[in-house]
Amino acid sequence: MSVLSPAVLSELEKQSIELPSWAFGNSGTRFKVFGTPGTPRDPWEKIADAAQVHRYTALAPSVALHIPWDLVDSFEDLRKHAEDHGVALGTVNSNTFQDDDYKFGALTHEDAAIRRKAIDHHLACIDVMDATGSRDLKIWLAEGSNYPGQADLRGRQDRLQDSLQEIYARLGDDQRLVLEYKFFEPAFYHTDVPDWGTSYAQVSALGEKAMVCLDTGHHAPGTNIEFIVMQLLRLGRLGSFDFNSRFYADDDLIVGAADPFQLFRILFEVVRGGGLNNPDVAFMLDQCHNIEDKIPGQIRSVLNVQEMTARALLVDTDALTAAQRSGDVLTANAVFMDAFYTDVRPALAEWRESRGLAADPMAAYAASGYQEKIAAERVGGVQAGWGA
Ligand code: LRH
Ligand code: MN
Ligand code: MN
Repeated sequence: MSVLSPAVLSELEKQSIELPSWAFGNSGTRFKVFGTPGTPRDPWEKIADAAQVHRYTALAPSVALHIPWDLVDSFEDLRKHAEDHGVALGTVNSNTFQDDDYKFGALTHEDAAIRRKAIDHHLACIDVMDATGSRDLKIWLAEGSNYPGQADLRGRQDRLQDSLQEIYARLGDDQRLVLEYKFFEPAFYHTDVPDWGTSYAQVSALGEKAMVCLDTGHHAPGTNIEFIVMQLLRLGRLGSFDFNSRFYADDDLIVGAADPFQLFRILFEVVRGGGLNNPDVAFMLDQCHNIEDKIPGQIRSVLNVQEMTARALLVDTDALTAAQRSGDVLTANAVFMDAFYTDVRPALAEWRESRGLAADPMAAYAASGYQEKIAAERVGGVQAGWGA
């Protein structure tokens, strides 16, 4: 008998994870970007590659865009292109981190003309969302300072709120603003949106269509991320996840790679808080594949999320609650760990086959010949990369 009950399988069947377009382009560190044969040359090819991930997993029906990296002449055409490939366009990410004008800030800048430019960029992103049918505008700000005394911390917070108010006012009824926090980098002394509390304070002042984005790589080592997940769900402000994994800082490695147990703990709180398959809580990857092939890297990532979701759904919550209530510390912990240690991979493979999918999506993709085909076809032109 399968370890996965029909109730668990019906939750897994509903799961969807959005892919980042930039995961398919070249990326690297500040030391070197390694190009790979077959890398997309434009947003059209990135979407075609993303569709492969959905094809082999049935888990990734949408692709997030980053503007201006994914700028095209017609977003209506890009939307149609995505639909022709069996996927949809999802979250639109703004980008105010690669322009000389934003050296000292964008939405927080002292100079009203630069703030105006940054706000206008966000309004243009909402125009893109109107054309693509996207719901979410995701804002991550690379703003902060490097030296104590360099910046007026309070003034920047106030200007940030003013700028966000104007962007928020432009949202359509069904659109949302999602504000992502990160504790440092590129600024090293202070960051204007460094933590969930600041993001929560800023979005709460905007209104109900403003939410927090939790990127798992954006916390100090040792942070109890699942506690933050619980709190944001409890407050009704967890808008989305940027999933990835890290050993040191914002490593953007394959989700679940460094610490599968942490991913399990996070997903347990998602399930506990009603965030699983809840349209208000978008699951997204935010990763870069610097040395591994990108499409299989994304396939492995969505499978990791699926596998840990299955394990989180296996926790015997009745037994757990009973142990918690009676103060039986060791039984509570054992119930939790039993689910984590359950190998769900054979049951998931069997279930995939029963749905007409390959039991092993990694192997099926490798055997498909797609990687060789794009390597042969996509010669010439400039490969798209992180930031191009
Ligand atoms: C910032 C970040 C943010 C950006 C992405 C490329 O570190 O996580 O989400 O949009 O990386
Ligand atoms: Mn992110
Ligand atoms: Mn990041």
